Amino acid sequence: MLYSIRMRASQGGAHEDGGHHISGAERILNKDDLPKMAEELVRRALYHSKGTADFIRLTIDDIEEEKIISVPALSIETYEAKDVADGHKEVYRFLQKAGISKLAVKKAMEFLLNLPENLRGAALFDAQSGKRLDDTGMRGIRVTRMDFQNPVKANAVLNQQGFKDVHLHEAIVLASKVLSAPHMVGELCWSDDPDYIVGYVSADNTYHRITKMKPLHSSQGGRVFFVDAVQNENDIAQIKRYLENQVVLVDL
Ligand code: WAQ
Ligand code: MG
Repeated sequence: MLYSIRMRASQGGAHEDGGHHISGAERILNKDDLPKMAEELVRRALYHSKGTADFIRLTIDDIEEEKIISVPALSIETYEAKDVADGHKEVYRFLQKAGISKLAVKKAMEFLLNLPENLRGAALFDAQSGKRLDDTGMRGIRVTRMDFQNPVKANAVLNQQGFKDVHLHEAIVLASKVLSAPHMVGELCWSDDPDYIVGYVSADNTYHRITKMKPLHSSQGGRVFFVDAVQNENDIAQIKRYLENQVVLVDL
Protein backbone atom coordinates (compact mmCIF):
# COMPACT_ATOMS: atom_id res chain seq x y z
CA MET A 1 0.00 0.00 0.00
CA LEU A 2 1.14 3.57 -0.74
CA TYR A 3 0.88 6.48 1.68
CA SER A 4 0.83 10.22 1.25
CA ILE A 5 2.89 12.03 3.91
CA ARG A 6 2.71 15.84 4.15
CA MET A 7 4.40 18.29 6.48
CA ARG A 8 3.68 21.97 7.06
CA ALA A 9 5.38 24.09 9.66
CA SER A 10 5.04 27.66 10.90
CA GLN A 11 6.23 30.06 13.56
CA GLY A 12 4.05 32.12 15.89
CA GLY A 13 1.24 29.58 15.89
CA ALA A 14 -0.46 27.46 13.25
CA HIS A 15 -0.92 28.83 9.71
CA GLU A 16 -4.65 29.14 10.28
CA ASP A 17 -4.02 31.26 13.39
CA GLY A 18 -1.79 33.69 11.53
CA GLY A 19 1.53 31.88 12.01
CA HIS A 20 4.40 32.66 9.63
CA HIS A 21 5.00 29.87 7.08
CA ILE A 22 8.37 28.14 7.53
CA SER A 23 8.33 25.00 5.43
CA GLY A 24 6.17 22.42 3.71
CA ALA A 25 6.96 19.21 1.84
CA GLU A 26 5.46 15.92 0.88
CA ARG A 27 6.13 12.47 -0.49
CA ILE A 28 4.30 9.35 -1.61
CA LEU A 29 5.89 6.14 -0.45
CA ASN A 30 5.60 2.63 0.92
CA LYS A 31 4.73 1.80 4.49
CA ASP A 32 8.27 0.75 5.36
CA ASP A 33 9.71 4.09 4.26
CA LEU A 34 7.30 6.19 6.35
CA PRO A 35 9.09 6.33 9.73
CA LYS A 36 12.34 7.57 8.22
CA MET A 37 10.57 10.16 6.07
CA ALA A 38 8.54 11.39 9.05
CA GLU A 39 11.80 12.06 10.86
CA GLU A 40 13.34 13.78 7.84
CA LEU A 41 10.37 16.11 7.41
CA VAL A 42 10.23 17.04 11.11
CA ARG A 43 13.96 17.74 10.95
CA ARG A 44 13.41 20.11 8.01
CA ALA A 45 10.79 22.02 9.96
CA LEU A 46 13.05 22.37 12.98
CA TYR A 47 16.29 23.33 11.23
CA HIS A 48 15.10 25.62 8.44
CA SER A 49 16.92 28.71 7.16
CA LYS A 50 13.70 30.70 7.74
CA GLY A 51 13.75 29.88 11.47
CA THR A 52 12.63 27.23 13.94
CA ALA A 53 9.02 26.10 13.63
CA ASP A 54 6.85 26.09 16.72
CA PHE A 55 3.94 24.48 14.89
CA ILE A 56 4.47 21.31 12.83
CA ARG A 57 1.68 19.29 11.30
CA LEU A 58 2.34 15.87 9.78
CA THR A 59 -0.51 14.27 7.85
CA ILE A 60 -0.36 10.68 6.68
CA ASP A 61 -3.06 8.89 4.76
CA ASP A 62 -3.23 5.95 2.44
CA ILE A 63 -3.78 6.32 -1.28
CA GLU A 64 -6.27 4.50 -3.42
CA GLU A 65 -3.96 3.07 -6.04
CA GLU A 66 -6.62 2.96 -8.75
CA LYS A 67 -6.82 6.75 -8.58
CA ILE A 68 -3.13 7.32 -9.34
CA ILE A 69 -2.18 8.88 -12.66
CA SER A 70 1.27 9.23 -14.12
CA VAL A 71 2.62 12.27 -16.00
CA PRO A 72 5.99 12.80 -17.70
CA ALA A 73 8.54 15.08 -16.04
CA LEU A 74 9.14 18.45 -17.70
CA SER A 75 12.48 18.82 -19.43
CA ILE A 76 14.97 21.06 -17.67
CA GLU A 77 16.71 24.06 -19.19
CA THR A 78 18.86 26.52 -17.29
CA TYR A 79 19.17 30.23 -17.96
CA GLU A 80 22.25 31.78 -16.31
CA ALA A 81 20.98 35.21 -15.38
CA LYS A 82 23.48 38.07 -15.12
CA ASP A 83 21.51 39.62 -12.27
CA VAL A 84 17.99 39.73 -10.87
CA ALA A 85 16.75 42.21 -13.48
CA ASP A 86 18.04 39.96 -16.25
CA GLY A 87 16.33 36.96 -14.63
CA HIS A 88 13.04 38.84 -14.47
CA LYS A 89 13.34 39.82 -18.12
CA GLU A 90 13.53 36.14 -19.07
CA VAL A 91 10.36 35.45 -17.09
CA TYR A 92 8.49 37.69 -19.55
CA ARG A 93 10.12 36.08 -22.56
CA PHE A 94 9.38 32.46 -21.62
CA LEU A 95 5.82 33.10 -20.47
CA GLN A 96 4.85 35.36 -23.37
CA LYS A 97 6.17 32.74 -25.77
CA ALA A 98 3.62 30.36 -24.22
CA GLY A 99 0.75 32.76 -25.00
CA ILE A 100 0.50 34.43 -21.61
CA SER A 101 -0.09 38.17 -21.97
CA LYS A 102 2.51 40.72 -20.96
CA LEU A 103 -0.10 42.30 -18.69
CA ALA A 104 -0.71 39.00 -16.89
CA VAL A 105 3.03 38.44 -16.35
CA LYS A 106 3.40 42.01 -15.08
CA LYS A 107 0.53 41.60 -12.63
CA ALA A 108 1.91 38.27 -11.39
CA MET A 109 5.38 39.74 -10.86
CA GLU A 110 3.95 42.73 -9.01
CA PHE A 111 1.81 40.42 -6.91
CA LEU A 112 4.79 38.31 -5.80
CA LEU A 113 7.10 41.28 -5.29
CA ASN A 114 4.59 43.13 -3.11
CA LEU A 115 3.34 40.32 -0.88
CA PRO A 116 3.21 41.50 2.73
CA GLU A 117 3.85 37.90 3.87
CA ASN A 118 4.47 34.60 2.07
CA LEU A 119 1.58 32.48 0.97
CA ARG A 120 1.75 28.82 1.94
CA GLY A 121 0.36 27.93 -1.48
CA ALA A 122 -0.01 29.53 -4.91
CA ALA A 123 -2.26 32.11 -6.53
CA LEU A 124 -4.23 31.31 -9.68
CA PHE A 125 -4.08 34.02 -12.37
CA ASP A 126 -5.93 34.40 -15.66
CA ALA A 127 -3.32 34.17 -18.43
CA GLN A 128 -4.90 37.02 -20.44
CA SER A 129 -6.39 39.54 -18.01
CA GLY A 130 -3.93 38.84 -15.18
CA LYS A 131 -6.79 38.83 -12.68
CA ARG A 132 -6.45 36.56 -9.66
CA LEU A 133 -9.11 33.85 -9.94
CA ASP A 134 -8.93 31.87 -6.69
CA ASP A 135 -10.42 33.02 -3.42
CA THR A 136 -7.88 31.48 -1.05
CA GLY A 137 -6.36 34.80 0.05
CA MET A 138 -3.09 34.58 1.98
CA ARG A 139 -3.30 30.79 2.18
CA GLY A 140 -3.10 30.11 -1.53
CA ILE A 141 -3.77 26.82 -3.30
CA ARG A 142 -1.52 24.09 -1.94
CA VAL A 143 -0.59 21.39 -4.47
CA THR A 144 -0.39 18.01 -2.80
CA ARG A 145 -0.38 14.25 -3.41
CA MET A 146 2.54 13.99 -5.79
CA ASP A 147 5.99 12.46 -6.01
CA PHE A 148 8.36 10.86 -8.47
CA GLN A 149 7.14 7.52 -9.77
CA ASN A 150 10.53 6.08 -8.90
CA PRO A 151 12.19 8.47 -6.42
CA VAL A 152 15.44 6.49 -6.13
CA LYS A 153 15.97 6.47 -9.88
CA ALA A 154 14.88 10.08 -10.32
CA ASN A 155 17.29 11.25 -7.63
CA ALA A 156 20.12 9.29 -9.21
CA VAL A 157 19.43 10.72 -12.68
CA LEU A 158 19.15 14.30 -11.40
CA ASN A 159 22.23 14.00 -9.20
CA GLN A 160 24.18 12.69 -12.15
CA GLN A 161 23.16 15.78 -14.15
CA GLY A 162 24.54 17.93 -11.34
CA PHE A 163 21.11 18.75 -9.90
CA LYS A 164 21.70 17.77 -6.30
CA ASP A 165 19.54 20.24 -4.43
CA VAL A 166 16.28 19.05 -2.89
CA HIS A 167 14.64 22.36 -3.94
CA LEU A 168 14.99 21.34 -7.56
CA HIS A 169 13.87 17.74 -7.04
CA GLU A 170 10.69 18.89 -5.33
CA ALA A 171 10.06 21.72 -7.76
CA ILE A 172 10.26 19.41 -10.80
CA VAL A 173 7.61 17.17 -9.28
CA LEU A 174 5.34 20.07 -8.41
CA ALA A 175 5.79 21.87 -11.74
CA SER A 176 5.18 18.68 -13.74
CA LYS A 177 1.93 18.04 -11.89
CA VAL A 178 0.83 21.67 -12.13
CA LEU A 179 1.35 21.94 -15.91
CA SER A 180 -0.70 18.75 -16.37
CA ALA A 181 -3.76 20.36 -14.75
CA PRO A 182 -6.76 21.40 -16.84
CA HIS A 183 -6.49 24.94 -18.34
CA MET A 184 -2.91 25.30 -17.06
CA VAL A 185 -0.48 27.15 -19.38
CA GLY A 186 2.35 28.26 -17.12
CA GLU A 187 3.86 28.75 -13.71
CA LEU A 188 6.13 31.35 -12.13
CA CYS A 189 8.06 30.54 -8.95
CA TRP A 190 10.93 31.41 -6.76
CA SER A 191 11.80 30.17 -3.31
CA ASP A 192 11.03 31.96 -0.08
CA ASP A 193 14.18 30.49 1.49
CA PRO A 194 16.61 33.38 2.15
CA ASP A 195 19.63 31.40 0.95
CA TYR A 196 18.05 30.11 -2.29
CA ILE A 197 17.80 32.60 -5.16
CA VAL A 198 17.09 30.26 -8.09
CA GLY A 199 13.58 30.31 -9.52
CA TYR A 200 11.82 28.97 -12.59
CA VAL A 201 9.04 29.44 -15.04
CA SER A 202 7.42 26.41 -16.58
CA ALA A 203 5.55 26.42 -19.87
CA ASP A 204 5.49 24.38 -23.09
CA ASN A 205 6.60 21.19 -21.30
CA THR A 206 9.79 22.85 -20.14
CA TYR A 207 11.09 23.78 -16.72
CA HIS A 208 13.16 26.91 -17.32
CA ARG A 209 15.46 27.41 -14.34
CA ILE A 210 16.47 31.02 -13.89
CA THR A 211 19.53 31.30 -11.67
CA LYS A 212 18.83 34.73 -10.15
CA MET A 213 15.30 35.69 -9.24
CA LYS A 214 15.85 37.66 -6.03
CA PRO A 215 18.65 39.14 -3.93
CA LEU A 216 20.42 36.82 -1.47
CA HIS A 217 18.95 36.91 2.09
CA SER A 218 15.49 37.93 0.86
CA SER A 219 12.74 35.66 2.15
CA GLN A 220 10.25 36.92 -0.39
CA GLY A 221 9.08 34.14 -2.70
CA GLY A 222 5.97 32.54 -4.05
CA ARG A 223 4.12 30.90 -6.90
CA VAL A 224 1.61 31.97 -9.53
CA PHE A 225 -0.23 29.49 -11.78
CA PHE A 226 -1.53 30.82 -15.12
CA VAL A 227 -4.73 29.35 -16.56
CA ASP A 228 -6.42 30.04 -19.86
CA ALA A 229 -10.01 29.88 -21.12
CA VAL A 230 -11.56 29.65 -17.68
CA GLN A 231 -15.28 30.36 -18.07
CA ASN A 232 -16.80 30.01 -14.64
CA GLU A 233 -16.60 28.89 -11.02
CA ASN A 234 -16.91 25.25 -12.05
CA ASP A 235 -13.72 25.46 -14.09
CA ILE A 236 -11.88 26.99 -11.15
CA ALA A 237 -13.19 24.32 -8.78
CA GLN A 238 -12.06 21.60 -11.21
CA ILE A 239 -8.54 23.04 -11.42
CA LYS A 240 -8.34 23.35 -7.64
CA ARG A 241 -9.56 19.79 -7.12
CA TYR A 242 -6.91 18.46 -9.49
CA LEU A 243 -4.10 20.41 -7.83
CA GLU A 244 -5.13 19.56 -4.28
CA ASN A 245 -6.39 16.00 -4.57
CA GLN A 246 -5.43 14.17 -7.74
CA VAL A 247 -2.66 11.70 -6.97
CA VAL A 248 0.08 12.22 -9.55
CA LEU A 249 3.35 10.33 -9.96
CA VAL A 250 5.95 12.01 -12.13
CA ASP A 251 7.91 9.86 -14.55
CA LEU A 252 11.44 11.08 -15.15
N1 WAQ B 1 1.67 24.17 -3.57
C1 WAQ B 1 1.51 25.47 -3.93
N2 WAQ B 1 2.40 26.42 -3.64
C2 WAQ B 1 3.49 26.07 -2.96
C3 WAQ B 1 3.74 24.74 -2.56
C4 WAQ B 1 2.76 23.76 -2.90
N3 WAQ B 1 2.90 22.48 -2.56
N4 WAQ B 1 4.92 24.70 -1.91
C5 WAQ B 1 5.40 25.96 -1.90
N5 WAQ B 1 4.53 26.80 -2.51
C6 WAQ B 1 4.67 28.26 -2.71
C7 WAQ B 1 4.59 29.03 -1.41
O1 WAQ B 1 4.00 30.27 -1.67
C8 WAQ B 1 6.04 29.23 -1.03
O2 WAQ B 1 6.21 30.40 -0.28
C9 WAQ B 1 6.70 29.36 -2.41
O3 WAQ B 1 5.93 28.53 -3.27
C10 WAQ B 1 8.14 28.93 -2.44
O4 WAQ B 1 8.24 27.61 -1.92
O5 WAQ B 1 16.90 24.97 -8.45
O6 WAQ B 1 12.06 25.92 -3.14
O7 WAQ B 1 9.37 25.49 -1.36
O8 WAQ B 1 15.46 24.66 -10.06
O9 WAQ B 1 10.56 27.74 -0.99
C11 WAQ B 1 12.64 26.62 -7.36
C12 WAQ B 1 13.96 26.48 -8.08
C13 WAQ B 1 12.69 26.42 -5.87
C14 WAQ B 1 14.59 25.13 -7.89
C15 WAQ B 1 11.34 26.66 -5.32
O10 WAQ B 1 10.05 26.91 -3.34
C16 WAQ B 1 15.73 24.90 -8.88
C17 WAQ B 1 11.21 26.45 -3.84
P1 WAQ B 1 9.61 26.89 -1.81
MG1 MG C 1 10.60 27.51 1.10
